[in-house]
Amino acid sequence: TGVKSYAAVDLGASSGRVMVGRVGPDSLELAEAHRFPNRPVRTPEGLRWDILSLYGGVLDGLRAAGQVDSVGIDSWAVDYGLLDTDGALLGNPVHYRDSRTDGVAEKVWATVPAEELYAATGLQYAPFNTLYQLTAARSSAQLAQAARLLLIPDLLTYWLTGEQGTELTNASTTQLIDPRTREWSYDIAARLGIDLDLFAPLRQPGDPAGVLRPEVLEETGLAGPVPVTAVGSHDTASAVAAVPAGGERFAYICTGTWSLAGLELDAPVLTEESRAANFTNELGLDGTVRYLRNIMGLWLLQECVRAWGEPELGALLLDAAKVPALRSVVDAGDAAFLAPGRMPERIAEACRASGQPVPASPAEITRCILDSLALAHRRAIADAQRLAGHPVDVVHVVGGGTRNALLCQLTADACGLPVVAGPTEAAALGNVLVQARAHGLVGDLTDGRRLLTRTQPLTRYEPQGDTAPWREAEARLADR
Ligand code: LFR
Repeated sequence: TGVKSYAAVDLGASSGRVMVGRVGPDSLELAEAHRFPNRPVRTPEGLRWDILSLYGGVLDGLRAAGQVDSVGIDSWAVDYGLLDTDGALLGNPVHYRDSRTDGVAEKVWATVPAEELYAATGLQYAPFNTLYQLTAARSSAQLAQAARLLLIPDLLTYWLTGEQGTELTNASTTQLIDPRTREWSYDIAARLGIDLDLFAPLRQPGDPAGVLRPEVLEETGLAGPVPVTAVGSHDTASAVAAVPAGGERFAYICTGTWSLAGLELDAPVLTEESRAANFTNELGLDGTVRYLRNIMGLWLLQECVRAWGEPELGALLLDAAKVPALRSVVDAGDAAFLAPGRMPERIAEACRASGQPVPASPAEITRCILDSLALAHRRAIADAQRLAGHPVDVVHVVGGGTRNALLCQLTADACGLPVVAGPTEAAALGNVLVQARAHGLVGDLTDGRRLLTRTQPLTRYEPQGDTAPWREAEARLADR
């Protein structure tokens, strides 16, 4: 009694899942209904998302989920589909790792200098921000034909409900939003020739986003009406909403394909120093700002594992734990690691170029990656505290990386702070919480976090040793 069920569709760069959250006055249970691979495809035009297969996975997942009180969708950020005037999709959405944005930022900065762009949008430089993607596509036939642009979760929502909108947290990753007003940055768009009419009206997390179309009900076997609720549709916004923090003195690291490391603030930090340190101000729930740095994350390891023919990860991590610590480190924030392919070689090359021992075996390369990630976590959390003037006592690690105990321990050691790891399915939980809130079942962000702390298994890692070796490794990278 009083328990409601919410389907959380959470799409990551390598897999998608539909989870069912059952929320009661003092309970929160999450179960997986369906998980499916997300395999980008290299076509003659470039790297593309297989959006139809993802939509098929969503429908399969809703069927497996069974009757729910609402559905919410979150995914990775920045990417979009274009629709023609009939509302039909024009081509497969371009993958943010596609090379079309190479060299585009310089062109943008010739019109709007990087300093000014940061002061207006607060977004860190990443070649794939929607603004650069749209600039790269400027003279394409597809963009010329497009009447509408929908970000990935908004596109899937449209296919489910027939209704169009642009959810705010994800919109903030386009680099076309002003983080102070939380509205479009009309001036930036105009100067770069980007037509904001392409975007559907902004939606806030918690807003209604329509009901499942009759055809969707038929295909999934659900009985209507089933509402779709806008959530923090940027997966990182949902994950941060599910950080089980007590007070305000916490940092978080959302781990998965990426590591997103930073702070939750109530106002953006738009200083030149912050820009130089490449910190982003993305929008979160309840007027919060996600002040963080994008770090390459477990992508580095995923790509190596792919190159090595998918060896068993558990054994690899055990071997890596035996390799001496911090022998060589790479800059895990370096955009040089963005594109797919040849990852073991690229890591070895980076070590050689910086005059460090060159890791060779999979265990050595894995150790180098995990040490480098922990080091990047340390730097991001130290820089964020300094730049925002917001000290912390604890680091919350959420997402897929919570399963990697070695990474969690190394992160605690590197930061010199306790790490609280969990929940693993943070994005799905944040997605569920926003739906539950929209239906009056939980209160604000603090309430949701309290519920998580009471109901989700968490693991604590105390920092071991002192941070001197990490400071030394940091200096090694800085000297390059
Ligand atoms: C994580 C994430 C990051 C974003 C990157 C690309 O899944 O959403 O926050 O910078 O993917 O969209």
